[in-house]
Amino acid sequence: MNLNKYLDVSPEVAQAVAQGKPVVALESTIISHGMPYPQNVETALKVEEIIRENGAIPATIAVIGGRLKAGLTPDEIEYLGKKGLAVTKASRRDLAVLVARGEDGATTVTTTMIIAHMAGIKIFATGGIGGVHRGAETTMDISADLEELAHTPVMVVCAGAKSILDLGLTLEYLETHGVPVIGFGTKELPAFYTRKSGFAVDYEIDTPQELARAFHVQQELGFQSGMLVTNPIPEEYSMDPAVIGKAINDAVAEAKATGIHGKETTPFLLAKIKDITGGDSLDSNIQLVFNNARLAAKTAAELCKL
Ligand code: PSU
Ligand code: MN
Repeated sequence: MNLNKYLDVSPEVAQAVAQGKPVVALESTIISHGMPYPQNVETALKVEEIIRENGAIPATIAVIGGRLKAGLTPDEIEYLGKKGLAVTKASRRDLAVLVARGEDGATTVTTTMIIAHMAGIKIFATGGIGGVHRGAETTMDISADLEELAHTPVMVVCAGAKSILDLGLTLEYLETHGVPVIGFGTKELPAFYTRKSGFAVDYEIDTPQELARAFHVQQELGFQSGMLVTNPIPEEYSMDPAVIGKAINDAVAEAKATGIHGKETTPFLLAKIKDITGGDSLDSNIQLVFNNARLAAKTAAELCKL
């Protein structure tokens, strides 16, 4: 493998990739900006453990001191979690300057895909992706995550998208850019905290083996695009749609009233929703990440057999 000179792959991850063993990438914005300390660090470490229990090697991704990292130590995870919002939320446009300056960056879905791909990792588990925001027809707030899914060949396992986004427009955008949206065991796009959204996915797939086969064929066809797997939150952790719906509407209204915009929007909304729901949304969020980690690890194991 011809590794990028700015990239450090941990010895364990490098060995697993070289030997064709299953590896699952994990993002770090969810640690620094998506959850409060110390639950963020506890969750990040637990997710790594779940990936191991399900037969794969975890590779948490971040930028530390200007180095792109695939595979963090527990100390590095603790460092990012404690530093929290003080770490730059790093999307594609941020990477070059952060590296040039030797700074830290928490990787979003976008930059985690970029670095995973550089490191030879094909599957990535997270909570939710960015998408087309409500009101994007005037704000043009469309997450770079969608663009990255269009041209970086990594499978992203998530719990659908939060309705802080316009789910219909998000699906339209993905369709235009040729990104398959798969429902794991469902025909309906899950809405992160809830299992249903009212929107149909492109395909239902019911086993990790079939997921792996579809992604493998996409790669063999020479497509450079990603694949979005949406995995519904387990029933027992899903939230009351009326409660979470109101919390989201209130959070979106407050963001609009206070003029929050740009890269601050998503972290602001996530924090607000957690406050409004008195922490219930955080519990659901943690559980759905665990659930996605299990599916990603099993799928990575199947992909290695092909
Ligand atoms: N959605 C969530 N949880 C998250 C994020 C999004 O439900 O933690 C984070 C991810 O890192 C995602 C990023 O890639 O926010 C998207 O930010 P933006 O909307 O600014 O593109
Ligand atoms: Mn945005």
